[in-house]
Order: sequence, then C-alpha cells, then structure tokens
Amino acid sequence: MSINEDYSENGFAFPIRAISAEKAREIRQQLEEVERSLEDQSVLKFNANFVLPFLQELTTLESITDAVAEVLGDDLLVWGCNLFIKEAKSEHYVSWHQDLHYWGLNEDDQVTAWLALSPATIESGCMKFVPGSHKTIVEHRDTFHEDNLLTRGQEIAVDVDEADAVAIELQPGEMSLHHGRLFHGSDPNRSNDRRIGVAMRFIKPSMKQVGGQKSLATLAKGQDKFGNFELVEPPKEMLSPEAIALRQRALDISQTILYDGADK
Ligand SMILES: O=C(O)CCC(=O)C(=O)O
Repeated sequence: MSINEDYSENGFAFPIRAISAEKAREIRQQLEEVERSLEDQSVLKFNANFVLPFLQELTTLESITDAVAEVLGDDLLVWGCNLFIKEAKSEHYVSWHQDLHYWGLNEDDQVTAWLALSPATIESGCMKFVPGSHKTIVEHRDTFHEDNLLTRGQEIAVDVDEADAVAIELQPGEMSLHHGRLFHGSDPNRSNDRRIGVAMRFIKPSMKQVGGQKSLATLAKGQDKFGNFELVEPPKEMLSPEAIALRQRALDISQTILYDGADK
C-alpha cells in the first residue's frame, strides 16, 4: 500500500524511515547541548526550528517532504515545528485531541510528520492513533492540566475507546504522518530514557488562517503561489537575536489563535 492509500483510509502512515539512526543520535546530541547551554529553555518550547538551523533543515529534507508530498502535493509550507519531550519516568501526557480544532485554519490540508529522536515505545509513551477518526469532527474541552503537554490541555469531549487505538512505536530516525483531524494522544513515559519527538506541521500554501492573521511559515518544498502566510527565511545561526525575535513574533501571533475562546 502506498503512503497515500494508507493515509486516506486511516488518517496516518508509519513507520517511515526519515533519517538514519546515527543522524537521529547526532541531532539529539546537538539538541541536548543546546538545552544544557540555556538557563531558560522557553525558546525551545514553540517553533524551535526558527532558532535552531539543524531542526529547520529537517523540514526540507527530501525523505520527509517527499512522503508528505504524496498526501498534500508538491508545494509545502511549514506552519509549525514543535518538540514533544517527555522526561524519563515522568507524568507528562497528551490528552486525546484533534490538532485542527484549535489552529484556526480554513481547510484540513495539513499533515504532521512526527520524527523520533529517541525510542518512542508503549513504555516511553509513544503516540496512539484511532484509525479512520480523521473523518469526523468532535467537540473539545480545555483542562489546563499541569502534566498535559498541550497548550490548553485540550481534550476530546466524548469517550475515546482505547481498544480502537494503535500504538505508534518508532525507532530513532523513523517518523509517522498524521492528519490534523485524527484522534491522537499519548501516555506518560515509564522508561529510563527521554522520549523526544519533533512534530513538523506541513500545510498546502492554499490554506488560510481564519480571522485575518497571517501566521509565519517557511517554505519546505515547491512554491507558494498564494501569499496567505508570511514566509520567513530559515535561521542561519543558532539562537541569533534576530531569530529569537522572529520566533517571539510567531509565538505572539500563534497564541492569539491557539487561545481563542479559552478561559485562561
Ligand atoms: O508527542 C506526543 O505525544 C503528541 C504529539 C502531538 O499531539 C502532535 O504532534 O500532534
């Protein structure tokens, strides 16, 4: 089955080898060096690709963009790129949710490529997907639970039957693709290693942000014939002041979108 057939039926495809295990280890080392060098790590919490060239480079790698292009076509923007890190033996989890519920985008031409930089296993709290659930839209509620890695602790407001879910186990360097309306979540990390994932959010350039904002995006493949997003240049150096300011501007715009209608 091709990626596209698998994906349109189930709303996801995995495992897909994106980079070698060796390359994944190198990127993890680079990331952990940056973490150690920063007293305040908040700059890594959202769109870290704006400040770390080695993450931004992942978003244009052919092994990743070609797989995404099988679903979305040859013109691709990166709308976001977030690290999902669960420390060893930690309670952090991700509640069941559909990404697009909160992203203020007008269509669903969006795919997340989630790349493992450490083993994502049932023990370490890999993602869980409900096959076919991308074909429905359901209500969500906010929990703001302190262990929830999502911005609003948002969760699906109806019961999700765990028995329907598939565990998305990935080795370092493998990725999964998932649809923005797929029911997904993940459990705490019970393993002795950190669980580190890079979630790259790809969209078709024809998508639009509703409500008039222009989110910042980078070009991953092909061209943007629409101009619906503000295209910015990839970072050239690590954590440069210009890149940090750009990331902050992206965050400010994104927060007005992600917290729209929230109580907090
Ligand atoms: O990393 C996780 O466990 C969840 C990630 C997620 O919800 C996403 O990438 O959309």
